[in-house]
Amino acid sequence: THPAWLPDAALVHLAAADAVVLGDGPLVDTVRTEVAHAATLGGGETAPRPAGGASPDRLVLALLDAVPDDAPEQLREAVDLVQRAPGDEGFVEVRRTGAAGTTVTMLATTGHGLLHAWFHLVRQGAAVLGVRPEGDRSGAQASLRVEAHEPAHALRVLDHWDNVSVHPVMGQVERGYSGGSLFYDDGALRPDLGRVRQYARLLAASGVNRVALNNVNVGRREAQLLTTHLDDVVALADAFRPYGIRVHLSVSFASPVVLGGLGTADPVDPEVQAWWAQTAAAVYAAVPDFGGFVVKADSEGQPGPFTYGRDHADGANMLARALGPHDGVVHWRAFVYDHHQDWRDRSTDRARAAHDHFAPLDGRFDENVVLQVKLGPVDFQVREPLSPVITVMPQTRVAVEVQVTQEYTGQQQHVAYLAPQWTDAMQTRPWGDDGPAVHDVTSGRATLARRGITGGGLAAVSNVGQDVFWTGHPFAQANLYAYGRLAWDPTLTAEAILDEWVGLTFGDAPDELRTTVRDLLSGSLDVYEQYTAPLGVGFMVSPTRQHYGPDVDGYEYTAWGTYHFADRDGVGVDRSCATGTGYAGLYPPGLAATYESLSTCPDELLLFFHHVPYSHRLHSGTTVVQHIYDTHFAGVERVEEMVTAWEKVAPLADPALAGRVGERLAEQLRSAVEWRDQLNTYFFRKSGVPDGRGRRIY
Ligand code: GCW
Repeated sequence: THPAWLPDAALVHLAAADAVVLGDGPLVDTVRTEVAHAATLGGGETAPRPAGGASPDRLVLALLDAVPDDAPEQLREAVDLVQRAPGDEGFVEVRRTGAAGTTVTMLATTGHGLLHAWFHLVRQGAAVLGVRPEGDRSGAQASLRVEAHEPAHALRVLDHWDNVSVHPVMGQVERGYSGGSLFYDDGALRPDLGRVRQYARLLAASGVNRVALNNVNVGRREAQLLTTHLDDVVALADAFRPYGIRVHLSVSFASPVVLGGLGTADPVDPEVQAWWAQTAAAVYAAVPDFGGFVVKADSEGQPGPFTYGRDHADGANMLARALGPHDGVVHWRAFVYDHHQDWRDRSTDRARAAHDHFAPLDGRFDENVVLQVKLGPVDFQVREPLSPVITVMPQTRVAVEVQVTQEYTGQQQHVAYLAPQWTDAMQTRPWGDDGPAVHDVTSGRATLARRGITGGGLAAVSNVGQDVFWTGHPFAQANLYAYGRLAWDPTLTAEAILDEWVGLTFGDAPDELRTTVRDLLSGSLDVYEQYTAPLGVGFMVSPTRQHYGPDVDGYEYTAWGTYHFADRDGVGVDRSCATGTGYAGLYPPGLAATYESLSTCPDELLLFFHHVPYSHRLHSGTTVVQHIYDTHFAGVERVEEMVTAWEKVAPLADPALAGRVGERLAEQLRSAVEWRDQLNTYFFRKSGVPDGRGRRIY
């Protein structure tokens, strides 16, 4: 198995640190194991030493309440510098550089905090202990630095869409592009969970602290994880626990009927409520740190409260009350829309659906309900505006859900570093420059903090499986890493995270290889966008090939609500208030006005908001149809450059990795050409407008 972002080379700088660990508890023991492992890499001692001794300790990791009164000076000084005891997962780093070298003291309240402190040291690389890059002969400046670190989000969830039983169409993992499930194999839990433990370690090092163990589309066998197959959950929770990760389950809203034999799942029925309360209590008896439920209700055929004439607050609160006594949370998904839409009906707009269902419910959700909202209003496309739901639920704990698995972004055959999409969204200020950012909504700072409640955090769909590289495309590891990092700190930039990931994953590789990997990933999402659906219009993917590859009209006359409305004169969806579905008006006023008007709507979202003639001139100066031709030709050229760049450095990489990347790049190029030719030909035939530069269109 590939070590992903935790190869031994990424830990070796801590080998000689001679770290001291103070404190007790299972997660502190995990830190001790990590320290001992790092020590072996330098050929040093294998067990952490006790504190004190002749020379100062270079590195101490301690729980605050485990620091003895007669601790050595370094440690006492550090404790005195802590202004506020860190929260559950936080830590304080105290670093002093003096004549005797650098000492680093990491202090936390809990083992969980100490574990994050450890991975923080790993990420900082050799510099952490005052080691300067080779050739740097400047003397170390005497200094003292104190930094407090806390995660922005308490809930940093990774949702696995893993099926226990292989689904006839979706397979073992729905939208999985990395081989089988890490957890299940053909109907049963895997007997050896060794890889799950390694995975837990990787996730903890990225920042993820919750994992949902099964698909949000809950089949019969999957529903039983809650009851008859609870043992599977116990075993998985045991595998994740040493790294501070709590497990959640996706549950079927119809469980009282399907599992409990009741005649109804009506959320106001006392028997139904009692069934959920008992079932939750049994889960907590077996898994005391169980996280809670994820629910996809009344969506794409899943059962929900609508069946009983109840709304989604009724449904979510009923589950929340079953979990409440145990500190559990309900992640209730907002992905609710009519998937039996009549394509001839121009008044229904799928983009509005989540807003229209949920906005009226703000203020009705219990405090342990999190409303989990997809980042965009439609469905994880390469380009969508922010979901307006995020801006209209000030009294609700809102979580933003992103798709790390690349369903619509190249299915881990294509290189597509997704972090820029997520950072752009998280750092957007929908109410204007003086207002809060999206991450202030997800952290709860914007509105909920006053009531002492934290926000809903982040959630993401996992991209991991049995594959030796974990993610099919080795570079898709960067997306998983970036998700965890952003869930911890949503103010990081995509470029900074990329540097970190390359540094950890390829730290000991030649510069040339590292730079190339970095360059291939940076901007790769733009490349993908260039050769696929243009200007925010979305979809155009194949319905028969599981959303892989182009099919411009594949969804045009279907029930799914994802249309582009191209005709001989123009293309795009009119979502304006003046003449369209009114969707543009669902945003705060400034943003709504920006999207409403053709003169201010950003080019990259033009066709999401407006239906325009092919001759419409973009802000960039070219016409819509010429833009389509230009970007599709350019996208393929950029993939060709990626192939050449990789060929140059591939001999410097591990041969298995080089082989895998080479194979996938070849497929990306083939697929990009297919996209280019189908899109260009389609729009040439519709519009009759030739390419201004006379290139070949079929
Ligand atoms: O984008 C769609 C996917 C479905 C998925 C659904 C969802 C789990 O194609 O496979 O179902 O989103 O988010 O629920």
